[in-house]
Amino acid sequence: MSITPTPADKFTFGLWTVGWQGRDPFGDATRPALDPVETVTRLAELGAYGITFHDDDLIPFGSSDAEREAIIKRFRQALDTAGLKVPMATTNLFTHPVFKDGGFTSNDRDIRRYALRKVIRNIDLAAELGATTYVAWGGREGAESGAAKDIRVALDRLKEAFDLLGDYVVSQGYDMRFAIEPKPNEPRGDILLPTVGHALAFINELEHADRVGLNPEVGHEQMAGLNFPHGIAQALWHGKLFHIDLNGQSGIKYDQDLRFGAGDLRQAFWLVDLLESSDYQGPRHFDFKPPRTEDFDGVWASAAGCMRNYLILKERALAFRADPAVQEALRAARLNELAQPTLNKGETAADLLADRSAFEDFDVEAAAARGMAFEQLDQLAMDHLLGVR
Ligand code: XLS
Ligand code: MN
Ligand code: MN
Repeated sequence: MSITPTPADKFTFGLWTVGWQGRDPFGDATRPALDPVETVTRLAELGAYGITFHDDDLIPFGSSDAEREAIIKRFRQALDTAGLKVPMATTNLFTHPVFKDGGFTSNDRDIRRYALRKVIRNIDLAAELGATTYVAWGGREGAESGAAKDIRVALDRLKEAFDLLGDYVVSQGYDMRFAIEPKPNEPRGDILLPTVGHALAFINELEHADRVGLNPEVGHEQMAGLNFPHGIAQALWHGKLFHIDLNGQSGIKYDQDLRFGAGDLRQAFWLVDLLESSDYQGPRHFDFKPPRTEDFDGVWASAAGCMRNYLILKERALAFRADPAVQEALRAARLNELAQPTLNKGETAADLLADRSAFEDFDVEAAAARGMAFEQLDQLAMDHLLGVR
């Protein structure tokens, strides 16, 4: 297996990732702005499949209509020349001060109406560029204090926004689905829909629930101390993994956005193992930030590292699954038994109650004494991950 990325690997990057200038709450930019056209060219050279953007990443906020058209034209030409796709786009509802209390859930009604217009405008552009996924990360939809936001009412407003946007894409005949990106905090003290689980439950209440799924980000779930592969497995189980943001995070801290594979390497391994054995066909999208210590050589090395680490982990995961010793260890750990339904075909509660072997004659102590053999299995995974098998 090759660890050199090609477009067939479907690796995509946000314009805002390699384009991050390194501005943080404590320090100024450490790098100049990147021309989106250069980003397109460089990422194509590195083997990427596509590029994604927030409206304002491509078209600076406040541009005139003429400037907007010229920027789009130039970007389109660069995409065509480089052969890069735009599978996803999203809206910036967090940078401009007008969004300080959110977009879809700002207490100010006129700001909510403006936010919807800003989103619709970029959905039109996204559709024009061929995107089929529209991400919604509500970074400013939240609060720092208790009475400032009536959460139940804010959720009504959030539902109103997704219902309206669903109506809009249906009315336009766009082949487009929405992917909600959960995050527990940062920049707000607490953000609405903080985890995959909250977002899944919220989606059930929407008019266009079938058109709305998730865009989970590795670091965001880990900021909440959660197991990311488990969250992705549940999203897959619900048929709701519409897109994914890959990056690295070391535990419960600020949003580190490290390159993929940095941070929690074991979770990264299990994540790739899961994605590659699932029916997820979407882009492998990197949402990371090359650290502000880096110059542009470091930026491109960091982007290349995301793809390289994914492919190395894919190779390691496939080798793990193909190893006869692992297959034996999986049997010893009784994964095949987990795959068997607990009830016999057609068995009812009455049948179960009548089965003495399930309770009256069941040897509880003998069953309790059986080891699960998980440690042998996990060490085999470690051996594969660390490259000694
Ligand atoms: C920020 C988010 C953001 C979304 C897109 O934490 O990851 O970059 O992915 O708005
Ligand atoms: Mn992040
Ligand atoms: Mn993200």
